[in-house]
Amino acid sequence: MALAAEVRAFLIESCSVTGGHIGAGLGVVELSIALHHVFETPQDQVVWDVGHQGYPHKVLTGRADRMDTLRQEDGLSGFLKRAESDYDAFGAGHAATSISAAYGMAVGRDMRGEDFKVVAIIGDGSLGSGLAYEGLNNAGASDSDFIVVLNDNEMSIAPNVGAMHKYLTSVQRNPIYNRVRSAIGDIADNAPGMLHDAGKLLRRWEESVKSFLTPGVLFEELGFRYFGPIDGHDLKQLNETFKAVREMKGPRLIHVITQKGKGFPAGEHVEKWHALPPGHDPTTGKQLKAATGNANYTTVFGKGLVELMAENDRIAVITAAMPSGTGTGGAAKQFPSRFFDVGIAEGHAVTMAAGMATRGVRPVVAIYSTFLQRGYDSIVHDVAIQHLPVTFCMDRAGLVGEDGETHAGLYDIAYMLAIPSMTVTAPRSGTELLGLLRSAMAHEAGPFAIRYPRDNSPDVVSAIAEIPAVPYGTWEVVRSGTEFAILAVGTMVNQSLAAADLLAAEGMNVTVVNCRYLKPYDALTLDAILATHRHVLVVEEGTVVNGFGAYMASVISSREPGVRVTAHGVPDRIVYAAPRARQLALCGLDAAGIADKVRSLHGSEAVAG
Ligand SMILES: Cc1ncc(C[n+]2csc(CCOP(=O)(O)OP(=O)(O)O)c2C)c(N)n1
Repeated sequence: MALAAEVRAFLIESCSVTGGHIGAGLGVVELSIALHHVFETPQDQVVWDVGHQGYPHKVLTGRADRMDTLRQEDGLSGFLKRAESDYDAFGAGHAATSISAAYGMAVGRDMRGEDFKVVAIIGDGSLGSGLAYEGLNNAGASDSDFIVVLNDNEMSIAPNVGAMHKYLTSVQRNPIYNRVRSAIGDIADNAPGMLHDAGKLLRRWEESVKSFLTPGVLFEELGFRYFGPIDGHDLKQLNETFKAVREMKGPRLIHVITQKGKGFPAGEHVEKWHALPPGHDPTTGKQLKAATGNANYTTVFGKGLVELMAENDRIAVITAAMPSGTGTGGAAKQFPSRFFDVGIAEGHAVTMAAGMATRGVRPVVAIYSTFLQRGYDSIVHDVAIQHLPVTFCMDRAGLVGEDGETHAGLYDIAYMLAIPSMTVTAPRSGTELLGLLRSAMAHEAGPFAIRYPRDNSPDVVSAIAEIPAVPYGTWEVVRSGTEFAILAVGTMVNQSLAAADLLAAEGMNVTVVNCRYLKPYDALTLDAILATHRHVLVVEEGTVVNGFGAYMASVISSREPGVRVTAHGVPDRIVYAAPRARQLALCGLDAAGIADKVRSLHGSEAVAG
């Protein structure tokens, strides 16, 4: 227990400086110790889910002295990463991958005749995800030597939702069952003579009927031997159970009850302590330096959405386990009957929205760009092919800073542009975000996607009542120049304007266009640009492969083949954690980088010409 206390104190202190996902890790300190104690890691493969609860695991596997670099450039990842340690059996960041990945390892082990144990850990929130069921369903039908640990803390980021959650909590926390259980325990442990023997008998009986009284029956039906629920903060019980279960064969599941945020001095975990910023008070969780600047896009969106929902009672909101992260908590409070948290189930969220849209509802699906990747087939098959008016609000589009490569929203432009009936947009400001949201609500003909970054809005945003829709399919020329035009997307508009200022000081007069509609594009404005410019640079905060630049290159080559087009976006490589501004600079997507790009193209043109 001394080790557990030491790890907790260390994490609370080090995270108060670096920031990070402190809540989940504090809940699994004993669990991490027991896993490493009983299993022969790293030979036995221990596969954590999501990875945000991996901090104690990092500390216990030789990385304590690097915890001060957590989530920083060239530092320790905030999640798990195979390249970081032999003990990180599988990379993580998105939820509900552990069972499938670990089962794959067990299958690989057996194919190659190797001998080691495989353990997947999954949270109760992630167990609500379809991927987790797919893994259980597949693994449970096998006779593989395979262990799942269910880390049940009743929390996703927000309090967990859904029928599975109700199922897990209803029986095991049933007061009658628990009273009977502890009475049996008392008799077995403390009663003298015959009563003691009777208590032992009762305990055996209790074991045999337990599966009817605990959530075990569901897992047993899925092909897993069920053990638990056990106290995830009782090291002795954890060690004993793991030791016994380790030696068995076949699929088995250990249900562990933990408390998220355990030991955090500010008291029991609440949603806001899921992740904390760098430089917070370790006793209260409060940020020491107050945040400055305008409201961020998430807040602007959340507020505007509530106002729009007040105007139009057909609007409903769907989030996949991220009410606060997506800014939809206000909608949940004000319009609970039109707010749906479906759990970590992005594909379901999208198809459910499609169903709602067939009944005249106007669903707004608020999911981070990176997590919406999970819903891609639903977007194509259920929404787009049927031209259903579902609005996708994709927060965290682009580079996301310290959350790093697993959470970067770099692919949504490419994946949304590829879909025929999809309107694809990106605002340059908070005001334009709300204008586009209004446009989306007016667009009945098919789906509408809006992408916005993890950043503050560059402007102060008024009430949505004062913000008009952004005329459908239009661009805005924000600076007029000659010869060289920058077609800029979203966040890149202001960076391009700043680049244009730098270039103007050198005597180059560059046009900058705000391409807020990526699809449909503004053909009138584009033709005007092509008639008066010789070179177009397309700048976007998304992968350069198959992005807006690639799209414009194909459009322009057929409209005006004499104009040179260059795509400038996030290069075709993984961009690792660093502050967002630094990531932008590394990708050449800040003002200096864009100006450099223009200079180099201009120079090469002069030479070529
Ligand atoms: C596909 C996906 N959707 C959403 C998230 C955001 N997210 C990170 S942790 C988390 C909650 C996970 O809850 P649980 O599995 O119970 O783990 P705990 O935090 O309780 O340890 C969510 C929704 C994610 N990482 N991946």
